[in-house]
Amino acid sequence: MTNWTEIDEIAKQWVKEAGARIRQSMQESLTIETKSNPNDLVTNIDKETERFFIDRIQGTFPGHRILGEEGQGDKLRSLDGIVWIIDPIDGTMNFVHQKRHFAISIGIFEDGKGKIGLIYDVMQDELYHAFSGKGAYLNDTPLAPLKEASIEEAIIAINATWVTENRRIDPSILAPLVKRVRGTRSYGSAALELASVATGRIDAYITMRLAPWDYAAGCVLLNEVGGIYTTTDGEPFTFLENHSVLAGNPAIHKIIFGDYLHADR
Ligand code: 2AM
Ligand code: CA
Repeated sequence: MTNWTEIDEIAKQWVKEAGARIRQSMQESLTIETKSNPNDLVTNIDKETERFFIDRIQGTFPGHRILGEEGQGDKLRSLDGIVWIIDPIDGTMNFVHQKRHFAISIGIFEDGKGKIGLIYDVMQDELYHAFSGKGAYLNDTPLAPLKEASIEEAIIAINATWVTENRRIDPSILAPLVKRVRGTRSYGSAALELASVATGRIDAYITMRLAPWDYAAGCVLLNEVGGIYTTTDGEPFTFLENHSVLAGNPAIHKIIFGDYLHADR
């Protein structure tokens, strides 16, 4: 039988250790390359951190499979068995330019269902952690279930580029939403934005394209506090493919989907 408590303890330990290595590496010069476009960055630290996890997972849990952003893990076509979905650095642009506001994001799934979610804000030394059915925590403090919220008092996370140009949703749909809410934010790390929804610091997060490693851990956190996540078309996530994302407090998710995104179709 799978010893989930052991996996949980070891995963937390590795995440902290990897974070300490990243903090140490900040003194050294970075090798920065671009991927799909000139703003899609990857550094030697992204790759080394992914390698760190792969070596440890393969050494300790040889039956587990790994889906990692930098592609050094397995080529997966299903989520059968136990799968670690890993983003070694979520928010690489923040890592490179700001040296803060980036996270290690790890979702551990069993047969497609999220069991453990870990999002480690490396520079703040803040670990968001969820274990399916046992709640979500920020370090040792339990996160409260999300409460009823009003859209006029909501803060939503959305990147300005999606409001000005958007192939999926007409900008004229998003502009009135941005006007109606109390405020908008953009943190530049999907994992930290999803963690912020889970803590209630923001009420919703909208983005047009995320990969499984960007959203997997955040979804495990949201499950534990009653947060809702779908694509902007209202569809469930596959955890294997890229999706648009609308994640939020249930009341706010309902209004944004019903009054704005759904109305667009
Ligand atoms: P990354 O830093 O791991 O690449 C930025 O708004 C957020 O979107 C970050 O979490 C970033 O993750 C993610 N992101 C950036 N470019 C992306 C892309 N082309 N596909 C999917 N997610 C992306
Ligand atoms: Ca990344």
